[in-house]
This record gives sequence, structure tokens and C-alpha cells, in this order.
Amino acid sequence: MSILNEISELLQKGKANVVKELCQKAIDEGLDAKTVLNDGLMHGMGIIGEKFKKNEVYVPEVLIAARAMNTGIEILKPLLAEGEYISKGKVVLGTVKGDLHDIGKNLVKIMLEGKGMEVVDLGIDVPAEKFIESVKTEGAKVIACSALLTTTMTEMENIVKAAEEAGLRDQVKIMVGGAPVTDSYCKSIGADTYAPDAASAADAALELLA
Ligand code: B1M
Repeated sequence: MSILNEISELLQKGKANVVKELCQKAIDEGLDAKTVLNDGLMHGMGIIGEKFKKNEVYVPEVLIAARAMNTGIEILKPLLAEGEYISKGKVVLGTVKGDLHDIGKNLVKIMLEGKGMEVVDLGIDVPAEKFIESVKTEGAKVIACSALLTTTMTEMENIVKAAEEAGLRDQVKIMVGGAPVTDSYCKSIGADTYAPDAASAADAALELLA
């Protein structure tokens, strides 16, 4: 098995220490950091994402795979040229105002990063204005907002309106998700995309960025 396949497989098993050692070994053997990132770490995380989508793995497996990915990235990051590490675009992510649930949001972050996007994580209880301010300061092209409560998902409409009022609506795409959110709700508030799970959110964000 090639070292890149080994990295991918061990990442999926969450073997953080071995993944770290193998990333170093791959570099020492002359592979370039971008190849190790794309064909080793991200490859493995992509498989975990697909399995998570199909309920073949669950939250704990995703978290341990993410930890393994991060240990590998620690080795590669200093070797990657500026802008090379994260090249697929910037996403502003947060759980909407009034809502403190962040487990799903954190999984979305893992999957987005696993597919090569840069994530500005605003955390929980994020007001619409903060999403907009962050889009302006960070130059992000996608707002990704999560809500777990029927009482807070309505805040997503305020984010769409705030983007319109700020004159940014044609520059930023808005993705919504979270347990009570549906595709028809997404359409009814004028958001761009609904994603039912974290792995789909990463695929959808890539499409929006494209
Ligand atoms: Co809360 N809670 N909670 N809670 N809580 C729910 C959501 C609830 C369904 C429980 C219930 O009654 N059965 C219910 C909501 C009812 C409703 O509105 N429909 C509820 C309630 C009522 C409350 C409180 C109001 C309780 C109270 O205080 N009376 C309170 C509200 C606090 C607040 O937010 N202001 C509250 C508090 C909490 C805790 C703080 C205790 C804790 C949160 C801890 C934390 O997140 N750090 C908590 C938890 C853990 C839950 C449950 C048990 C689990 C949620 C979770 O993390 N699921 C939940 C019941 C349940 O779901 N079984 C419940 C796992 C996670 C991986 O799934 O977040 O759905 P989820 O994310 C999924 C998808 O939705 C999607 O991807 C993920 C998987 O791939 N996704 C996105 C999520 N965001 C996305 C964004 C995207 C795309 C996809 O694009 C941008």
C-alpha cells in the first residue's frame, strides 16, 4: 500500500499519532506537502464524510478522524506555501442568534476544512449583523448558518435580509442547515442552499464557491 493510502486509511481509523508520523515520513521521502494533504489527509476525510452521510459512521468516528487530520496538518502547514493550504474559498460559519447548539455546526466545520475550505467560525448565538460584518472583513463568499431550534431558525431570514440591506446579496451565498431546517424553508426565506448533514454541507459549499 502506498504511504498516501496508508495515511488515508489510518486517518479514517483515527490513528492520530501514526498519521502524524506517516506525514513526516512522506515528506522525508520527498513527497510534496500539497500531495500529502490532498491525496492522504483530505482523501481520508472525504471517505469519512461520505460514510457519515450514509450513517455508516457516527459523530465520535468523525471527531477522532478530524483529530488525526489535524495532527497531520500540523506537520504539513509550515511546508505549504501561503495560500496553498486553503485554496478553495472562505466560509463564514455560525449558529444563529439565540441558539447555543454547536455540535452539528462543529461537524460542518470539520467537513468544510476537510474539503479544503477556510472556515471563519463565529461560534454560537451569532446575530445577523455579525455574519455580515465578517463577510465584509474576511471577504468570505459563503455564509453557513446552523439552527437547532424552531424558535431560532427564523433568524436565518434576518441574515438573508441583512445581506440584502448591506448590498452584499449578489456577492455572498447563504447556506442553511440544522435539524428543524428544510429545503422548502430555505427556499421560502430566499437562502441559496439547504444541506441536511455536515458532509452534504461541504459538497454544497464547494458548489456555491465554484
Ligand atoms: Co437542545 N434541543 N436545547 N441542547 N438539544 C434539541 C435540539 C431538541 C430537539 C431536544 C428535544 O426537545 N427533543 C429541542 C429543540 C426543539 C425544537 O425547537 N424543535 C432542544 C431544546 C428545546 C433545547 C432547549 C430550549 C432546552 C431548554 O433549555 N429548555 C435549550 C436551548 C438552548 C439554546 O440554544 N438557547 C437546549 C440546550 C441544549 C444543550 C445546551 C443542553 C445541548 C447543546 C450542547 C451543544 O451543542 N454544545 C443540547 C443538545 C445536545 C440537544 C440534542 C440532544 C442534540 C443536538 C445535537 O448536538 N445533535 C437535541 C435533540 C436531538 O437532536 N436528539 C436538542 C447531534 C448533531 C450532530 O446533530 O446538530 O442536528 P445536529 O447537526 C446535524 C444536522 O442538523 C446538520 O449536520 C449535522 C450532522 O451532519 N447540520 C447542518 C447542522 N447544522 C448545519 C448547518 C449546515 C448544514 C447542515 O449548513 C450551514
